[in-house]
Amino acid sequence: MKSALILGITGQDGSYLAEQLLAEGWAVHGLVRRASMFNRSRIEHLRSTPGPGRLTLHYGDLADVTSLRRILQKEKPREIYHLAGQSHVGLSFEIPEVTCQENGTATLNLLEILRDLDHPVRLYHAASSEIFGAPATAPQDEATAAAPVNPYGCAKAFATQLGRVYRHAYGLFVCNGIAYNHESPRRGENFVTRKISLGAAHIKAGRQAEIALGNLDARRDWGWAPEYVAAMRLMLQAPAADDYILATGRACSVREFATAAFAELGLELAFEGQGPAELARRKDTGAIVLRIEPKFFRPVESTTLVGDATRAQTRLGWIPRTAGAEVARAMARADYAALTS
Ligand code: G4F
Repeated sequence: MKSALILGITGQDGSYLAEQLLAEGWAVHGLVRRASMFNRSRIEHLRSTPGPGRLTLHYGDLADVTSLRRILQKEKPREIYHLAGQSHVGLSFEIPEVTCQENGTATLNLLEILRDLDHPVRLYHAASSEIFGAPATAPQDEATAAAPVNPYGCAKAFATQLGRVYRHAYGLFVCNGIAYNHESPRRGENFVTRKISLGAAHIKAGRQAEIALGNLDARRDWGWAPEYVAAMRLMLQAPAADDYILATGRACSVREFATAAFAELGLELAFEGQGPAELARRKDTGAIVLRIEPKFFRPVESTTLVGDATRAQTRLGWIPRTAGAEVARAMARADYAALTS
């Protein structure tokens, strides 16, 4: 039975990846952290599903190098997907040290373990568009220079470059997936897309009156997470390791994303900042007010992040099909259905 280890299996991407591998009969090993609250809701359904694959969860932590080494030596996975670590960009300004340890140093520790293993292993590293920060050119491709503008982006740039160094210096099969934002109904609730889709669903169901966000003019290249997970797998099946941009090539603003999500549930949005008279008029016609809260703004905003995934398309045959407003509509539908079922 082919086996894979997923670091970050309880997250959005990890849960979709586990699902795909189990459906194809893989033995899937997942590293889970001990936490006072159970945090496995995204993979709970996989533990009871009889399927061709087999799921084994191991207590561990990327910071606990010895336990990680033991798991790798014992289970000898053929593929490792490194998706773990603090992934909230805004929060990385508040907890920069943890962010850098989990995304930077922990990746170095993992690469060092892999160097010493006596069996071949292929590593997918979840790099990020945040390594580009506020690039001078758009769209970005694999040759665009890293210039991160937040602690999270710095940590990811460090880890991405180390992946390249270990690939070239020691011949390790390390792929960096430089992924742009990818969303789904399993997205964490403090990312803007899920805040919007959940907010729309709660308002539609009469459980909430309004939502508050930060920078509505921020633009992102939003894709659909299960499609990105498929690309991760393709990378590790390729004849040689390389870096790949994963992006839709289309950007839309937070304002457009929110408008699409609310419209999908039959709700009209009015934006604070449209002027008091206009806002009052829109409220009178039943529009929902989207409030702006300064606390959701970041000290520095990444800009013009839109990716060119030509390499992934031509070499891996990967074509992202779902983007922007379509993602917003699908998330709003899913959240409303879950709330009312
Ligand atoms: O949803 P976000 O927090 O995602 P962000 O910062 O783009 O990062 C995500 O995508 C990256 C690329 O794949 C990943 F590397 C990273 O780990 C994470 O998955 O924010 C998106 C945009 C930002 O410009 C932010 O300023 O939305 C803006 N925004 C506006 N109001 C908000 C809010 N973001 C959040 N989280 N909450 C708000 O209320």
